Amino acid sequence: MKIRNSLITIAFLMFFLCAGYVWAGQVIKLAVVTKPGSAQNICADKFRKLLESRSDYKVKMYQGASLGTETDILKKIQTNDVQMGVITSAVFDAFLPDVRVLDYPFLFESYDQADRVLDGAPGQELLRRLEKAGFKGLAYSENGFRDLTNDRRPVHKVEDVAGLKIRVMESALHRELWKMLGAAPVSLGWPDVVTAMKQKSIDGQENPLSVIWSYKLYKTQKYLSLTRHVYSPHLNVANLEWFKSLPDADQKLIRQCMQEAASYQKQWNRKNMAFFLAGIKKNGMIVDESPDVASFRNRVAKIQSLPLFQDQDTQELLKQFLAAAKQ
Ligand code: EAX
Repeated sequence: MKIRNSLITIAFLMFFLCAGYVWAGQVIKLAVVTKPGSAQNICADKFRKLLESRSDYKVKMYQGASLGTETDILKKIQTNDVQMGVITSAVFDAFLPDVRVLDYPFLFESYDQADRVLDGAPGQELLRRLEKAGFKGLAYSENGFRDLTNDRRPVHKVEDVAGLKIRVMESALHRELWKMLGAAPVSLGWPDVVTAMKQKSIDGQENPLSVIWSYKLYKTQKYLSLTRHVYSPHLNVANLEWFKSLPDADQKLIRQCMQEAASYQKQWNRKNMAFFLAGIKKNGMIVDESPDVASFRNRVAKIQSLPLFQDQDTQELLKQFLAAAKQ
């Protein structure tokens, strides 16, 4: 009797241990730096809903800088403390120089062009190269085209940028770009930027309309110039080793759900652009809707010859991107 009871107890324990193990394996930690309702979160949330409705996975979201900056999140994905993220492409700069091709200034003029290149061979090649840094690239969603805001003066042409303290992302490319444009760039992770603007330790920053709107930047920034200098995608990634350890069918499902979520998010972003702009104007920002973009473009025409792009692999990929963008 005693032995039988012990056996039953052991069997129960084993069952709960296994069940617990299997269940724990199904929780995916997914991080975005922005707060609910922002561009990254729309994609992450859609992904969570899609995956949970089609499988037993549970997606645990970390939002609103609870894990630090996007650079901090990427480090956590590399160590598999977090499995997935929807992350602004520029901050991959320190992890993999090839990623600089995405934020190359004035690479794209339209969404169609961006979609064609990113969904085409060059974009897919870049997603594969992320494996060199331990990431599985799953899809591109977007922040959108980046515009300049500041609290000092209207900026119409590149000369107006001279000396402005502009916050830039934690990216060597963005730092060099703003130096070339004449600014005094200050590297800062999001969302410390919002505090820096309130404290007036910077004059301006650059982000797409969705971010200017959702973070109410009109409260600290008087002027907006629609410079559209960089198309800013998100790279939606997973820890490579973790991803490869999943059954093939699950890998396929996760990729599929993330691709659907990314398309949904891009449509959301584009559909709302006019709404964001109207809201920004209504809140008193002075908007230059057609700045002298050619003056900006000319100033950075030689950026390709900077040491930033000296790495052979990066050079070759940049050529592919530039050629595909022209087609
Ligand atoms: O959403 O750091 C930045 O400027 C990024 O665009 C960030 O994703 C804000």
